[in-house]
Amino acid sequence: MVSYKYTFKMLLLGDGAVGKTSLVQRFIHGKFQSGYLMTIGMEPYSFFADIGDTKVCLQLWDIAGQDRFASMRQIFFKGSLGALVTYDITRRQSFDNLKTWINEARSESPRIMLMLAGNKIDLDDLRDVSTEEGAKFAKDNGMIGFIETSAKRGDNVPDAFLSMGEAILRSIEKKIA
Ligand code: G3D
Ligand code: MG
Repeated sequence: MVSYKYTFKMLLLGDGAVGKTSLVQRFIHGKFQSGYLMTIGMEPYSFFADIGDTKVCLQLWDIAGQDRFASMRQIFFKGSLGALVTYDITRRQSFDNLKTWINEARSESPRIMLMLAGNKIDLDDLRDVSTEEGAKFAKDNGMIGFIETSAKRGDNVPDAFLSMGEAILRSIEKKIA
């Protein structure tokens, strides 16, 4: 039996098709599958991690496929400590919509910690949002960090989730101390 000290509920937020489900699959199973990644329901994935010498359970909640999830909204956000807010670096519209996701997260979970992820960096030829813009957006909007990822190649995927876990752990231990 795994014994762990904390469970951190962390959400995946962002427009459809930015790669939320692919990032979770890459992180949990270490692989990428194209073509049939339908997000069904809201079964969270649990991942056990050692952060420093603390064992934590990262509970990842991927948003259901449809844009509107009114009836599930409260269940989805309830108790969430962090969110990986994701856009697609090849699709500016998904970057322009970040504000909507952030506002929604902060109105449902006022103290949620938000990390920004620009996904699909394997498609650099098609890039439409620069790294600098991403970094500036995260800073200007009080997010805890910014990272560029590729769920397809695997770049920075564990880092994205683990650094959010670390930030949450630090804030909890600061409160307890
Ligand atoms: P979502 O859960 O945010 O809606 P998905 O997004 O994970 O379902 O991914 C949407 C599409 O983008 C999928 O394409 C998926 O394979 C692709 N994708 C996700 N991450 C990456 C990435 O890092 N690089 C590239 N090149 N593609 C990615 P399909 O065609 O399978 O629908
Ligand atoms: Mg999905």
